[in-house]
Amino acid sequence: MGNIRNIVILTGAGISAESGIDTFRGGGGLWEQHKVEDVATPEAFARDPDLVLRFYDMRREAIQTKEPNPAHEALAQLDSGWKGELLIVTQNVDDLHERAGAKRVLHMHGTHLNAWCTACDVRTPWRDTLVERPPCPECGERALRPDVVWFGEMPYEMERIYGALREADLFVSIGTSGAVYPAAGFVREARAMGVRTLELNLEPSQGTAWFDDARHGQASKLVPQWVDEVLSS
Ligand code: BV8
Repeated sequence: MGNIRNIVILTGAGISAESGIDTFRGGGGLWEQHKVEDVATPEAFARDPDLVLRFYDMRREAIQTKEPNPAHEALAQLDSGWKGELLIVTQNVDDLHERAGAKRVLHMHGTHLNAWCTACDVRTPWRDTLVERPPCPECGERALRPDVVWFGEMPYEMERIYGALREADLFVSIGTSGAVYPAAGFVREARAMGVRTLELNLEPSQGTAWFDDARHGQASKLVPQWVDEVLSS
């Protein structure tokens, strides 16, 4: 670990699974209960906004009853103890990284806890429901949508993410199946830039072949172990 100074960490639904938040793929995953194209695309929102708003209202309420787990806590510890550059890029729309105390976090697919006004483009912290079409606190229009990136929409802060990957010495992917792009492509971009790559996941992901090292098991075990190694190196 001696020459590792700048780290980029990508997290997915697997890091929040042990906090009781559904993952997407695999047994009982969100995409088993709802078809992506019915609830997570701009076309779906245009076609049946009630169905989409209820889907996100349900999830927004659920995450507020969940707690961070040892994997979130370990990354928060790393964040406060790491002297080099560190960026936690999460695909998750829950706030468990921040609730565990992590600061250097970027939500590339948005967050449940904001409402986004499609009339005045203002994002407002939001913990309540949207299906009843409440007025935007800024402009009064009843044009609020979830502040999440739907399929076909551009993820947030891509330039900042690629900038951090360019400066990185190590890229670590935690709890993600590597099924959704552009996130699933980061390991290859990192590798092409000579960055070391490590996968921590319950099972080999779709991109597992691109990683220099991989450890498979539960995030609540693997992540604290890895953070201890890093901070004691
Ligand atoms: C875009 C927010 C244009 C909403 C989400 C290239 C090739 C093919 C397709 C595409 C491509 N480029 C773009 C596409 C289309 C599409 C895409 O990737 N489709 C896939 C399905 C093929 N991508 C897009 O549309 C993206 N936008 O491309 O815009 C563009 C982009 C860049 C430049 C120019 C133009 C937008 C994608 C974002 C969509 N929004 N979320 C919401 O949450 O509802 S995606 C959502 O699904 C999540 O955010 C996450 O990204 C993804 C789920 O994946 P994971 O988090 O990995 O979860 P999953 O359940 O799959 O896996 C969990 C893993 O954890 C498993 O491996 C499991 O083993 C492990 N695990 C489970 N328990 C544990 C564990 N690990 C450790 N411990 C445990 N306890």
